[in-house]
Amino acid sequence: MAKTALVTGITGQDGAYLGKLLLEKGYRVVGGLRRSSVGAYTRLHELGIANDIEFAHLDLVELSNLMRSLERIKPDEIYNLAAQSFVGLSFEQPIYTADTDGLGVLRLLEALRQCAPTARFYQASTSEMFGKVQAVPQNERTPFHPRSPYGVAKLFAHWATVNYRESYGVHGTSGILFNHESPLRGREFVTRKITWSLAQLMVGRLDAVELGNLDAKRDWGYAGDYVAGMWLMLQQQQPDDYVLATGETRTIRAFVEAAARRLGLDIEWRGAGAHETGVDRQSGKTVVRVNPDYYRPAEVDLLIGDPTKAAVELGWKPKVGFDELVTLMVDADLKRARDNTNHV
Ligand code: G4F
Repeated sequence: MAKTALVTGITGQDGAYLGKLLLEKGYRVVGGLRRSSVGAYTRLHELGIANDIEFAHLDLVELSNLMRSLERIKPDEIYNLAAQSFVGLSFEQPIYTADTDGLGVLRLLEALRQCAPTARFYQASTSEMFGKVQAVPQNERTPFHPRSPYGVAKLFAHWATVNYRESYGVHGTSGILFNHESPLRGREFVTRKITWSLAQLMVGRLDAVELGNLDAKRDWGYAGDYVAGMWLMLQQQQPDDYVLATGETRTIRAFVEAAARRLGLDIEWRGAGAHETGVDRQSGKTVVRVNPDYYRPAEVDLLIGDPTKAAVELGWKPKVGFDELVTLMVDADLKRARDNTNHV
C-alpha cells in the first residue's frame, strides 16, 4: 500500500518541491495549508502537481485541529515545513513567529505522540540557529547562538524534536538546512529579490534594486537537492540531526554580480556602507542602491555548512552548483518579466 506523507507548508518553495518528489515516489501526499496561505496554489501549479495533492486545513497554532487532522490522515511520515520563514519579518512579529515556529512544533509533536505515535517526523531546522557562529564551518556539533526571533523560535523547535525523540522514542529528525533557493523562492528573500528585480529592470519596469547588508555571507544551495535530503533522512532506521549545505559561502554582493553577469551587466561597486551603489560599467546606470531600511537589528554575518555527515550516512550531495543556481533563477525571472507574469 502507498505510504501517506503529510507535508505542512505545502504551498511554500520546499513544500512544492517535496510534494513533487513524494508523488514521483508513489506516496499519497496530503498538503497542510492555512486558509490564509500566501499565493496558495501557484507553486504547485508551476510544478503541475496541484491536482495530485489532497489538501487539509491545518494550523500549527490550533492543537485540536492538529489532533483531528492526524487521526484522519494517518500519516506514515510528517514533514513539518510550515513556518513564518522570513527572518526580517520575525523582528516585526516576534510573538507570532515564536507561536508558529516554536510552540507550533511542540503542538504538532504532542498531536503526533497522542494520535500518530508511529509516524516519522521531519522538522525543518535551519542554519539561522548558528547565528553568531561559534565555529567555521558549522556542523551538527557546532553550538548555537541565534540572532533573530526566528532563529530563537527554530532553536526551541529543534530541541523539542530532540527531546521527543529522547523522551518518548518519537522517530523525530531535525534537518539543519542552510539557505536553499530556486525560481520558486519567495520574492522577499534576497536571492529572488535580486533575480526578480534585475529581470524587471531589464524590461524597463524597475529603475534600481534596493538592498540592505551586502557583506553578509551565505551558503546557498538548490531547494530541489535539499528536499531529496529531507526524504533520505526519514528513510533512516534511527532518527538523528543532519546538516545540509554546499560547503561554499559567498556575499550578497557576489550574488548580485553573478545574476547581473547572466543578464549581460557588469557591476562596479562605488562608495561604501549605506552610500554604496552598484553601477553597470557599460551603460553607467546605477542598478543597485543600499537602503538601510533592509538592515536587520542583529545580523548573521557568515554561514558555511559542513555536510559531511549527510554525505557519509545518507549518501546526499548537492547536484546544482552556485552558477547553475543563479542561471536557473535569472532565466526563470527574465522569462516571467518578458511575459509579464507575476505568479510566483
Ligand atoms: O535571503 P534572506 O532573507 O535569508 P536568511 O535571513 O538567510 O534566511 C533564509 O535562510 C535561512 C537558512 O539559513 C532560513 F532558515 C530562513 O527561513 C530563510 O529561508 O537574507 C540573506 C541575507 C541576510 O544577511 C540579509 O541581511 O541577505 C541580507 N540582505 C541584504 N539585503 C537582504 C537584503 N535580505 C533580504 N531579504 N532583503 C534584502 O533586501
